[in-house]
Amino acid sequence: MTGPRVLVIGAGMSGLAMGVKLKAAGFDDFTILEKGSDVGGVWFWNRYPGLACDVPSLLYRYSFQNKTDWPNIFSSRDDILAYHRGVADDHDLWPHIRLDSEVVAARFAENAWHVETDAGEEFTADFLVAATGVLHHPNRPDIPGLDDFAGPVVHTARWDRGLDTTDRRVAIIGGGSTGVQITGALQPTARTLTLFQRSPQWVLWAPTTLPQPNFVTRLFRRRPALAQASFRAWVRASALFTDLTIHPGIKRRAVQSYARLCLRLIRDRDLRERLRPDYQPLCKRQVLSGNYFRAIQRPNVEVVTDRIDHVDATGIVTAGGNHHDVDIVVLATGFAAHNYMRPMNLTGRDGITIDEAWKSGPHAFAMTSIPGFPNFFTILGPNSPVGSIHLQTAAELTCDHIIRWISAFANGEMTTVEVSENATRRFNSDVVDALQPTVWNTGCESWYFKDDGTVDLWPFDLATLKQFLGQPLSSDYLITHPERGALGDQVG
Ligand code: NA7
Repeated sequence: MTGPRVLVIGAGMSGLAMGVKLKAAGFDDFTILEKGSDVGGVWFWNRYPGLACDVPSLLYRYSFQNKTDWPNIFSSRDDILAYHRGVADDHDLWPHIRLDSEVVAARFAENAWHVETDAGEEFTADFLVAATGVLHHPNRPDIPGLDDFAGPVVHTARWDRGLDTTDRRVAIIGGGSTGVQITGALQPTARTLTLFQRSPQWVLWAPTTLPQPNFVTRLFRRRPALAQASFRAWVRASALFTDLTIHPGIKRRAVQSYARLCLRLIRDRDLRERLRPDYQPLCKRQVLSGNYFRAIQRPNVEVVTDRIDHVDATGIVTAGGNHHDVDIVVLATGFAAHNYMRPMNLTGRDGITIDEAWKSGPHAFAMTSIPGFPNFFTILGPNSPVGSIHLQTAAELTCDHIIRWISAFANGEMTTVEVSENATRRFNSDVVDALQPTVWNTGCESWYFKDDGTVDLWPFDLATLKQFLGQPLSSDYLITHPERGALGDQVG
């Protein structure tokens, strides 16, 4: 069966899931436009030394694509990238994927989306799906003098594989998940490593560098059904993590106590106190590491907690006036996490642009639908559960939701669908209320916060997520019909 024309922007984890789901539903008229020269999204763009996923390998996978022979308990970037390529192979997605095709503009007119790439190619589709990711745009800090530095300055999200840090004096700015991982990776070979940690982070010790035990690989290889059952059990068990992030209580306190215990792995009392955060563990995205504590206590490492004042040609000067001579500056300074599709020029119904629609910050009904943007959906868009729920499950459920609308179109039940302003306002207000007791809202600054001071995460559990995405034909949507036309029919 062929059917509605669908364009997907992005061939990362979410975009590939959408491709698989479209094919499974029998829709073959789709194209995935990808800005990069490979699939994989964050796993393509990020390639810094030490990069691994902070979710255990047996859990970091789609429900529809088993993999049991992960080399490590927490997989490395290359293994995860290979897994995503395998998904494109096994589901025959390559003919649908156009690499090196950045979408620069998308406009809804005459009941269709008109999309333009940087190469000047034009596409028209009935549905547009933005699977553009959260952590895509590197945050380059506005540090005075950074451009005057004489040596290489590299952001971790755009790592230069030709850069050799062996026996060099390396500065790492930033101590989030990335800063911690790259510190562990570069410390053994750098001559000196200076980690500029503006605010301390809680770091949980976890076996992030250990291989997956052979008996596990052998067992799952012999018994794939067991592997599948174990995956489902892991997803169910991850509800525990969701629960402790969104509800205060004993489970949250237990993990927080473990975080405080881990800090004792720093033997030097002065360093330990300098690295003791003044906010609750789990408030920021929790950092896991199996080698950070060891690395920062090696003789070639210095952790600087003074603020950076400026950079000059030969190094970094802190507010106290100390000059740190370095050869290479690594920016582990994170991402502009709330840009979503932008800087793409996205224009919905009646000429409304995404910047106008989001002038008070990004928001979308149930993470996926935006008023004013008919037949347009985001996967892992605003308020997605990037800090609490199994991400592939959330992405797959969103794909299933979108497929239901595409099926309704294919069956002649509707021409366009658009979420109502009312529903979106109600949803946003429920989100703000539900965010109150979450751990993310206990007094820290993090990339979870939007400019308006609200947290850009999903403050509910998986059951609520399924409920929102499982009921597409409700009074929350405005639809037009093939015969009746005019937008404004309220369903339900
Ligand atoms: P994060 O978690 O946003 O961490 C960025 C780090 O960079 C953090 O320590 C920041 O300090 C620091 N930073 C940012 N700007 C500056 C300036 N101007 N000066 C000094 N230090 C600065 O990004 P990551 O890449 O580590 O992790 C992102 C996600 O990727 C992670 O949560 C996982 O989901 C995977 P601050 O804390 O703001 O004081």
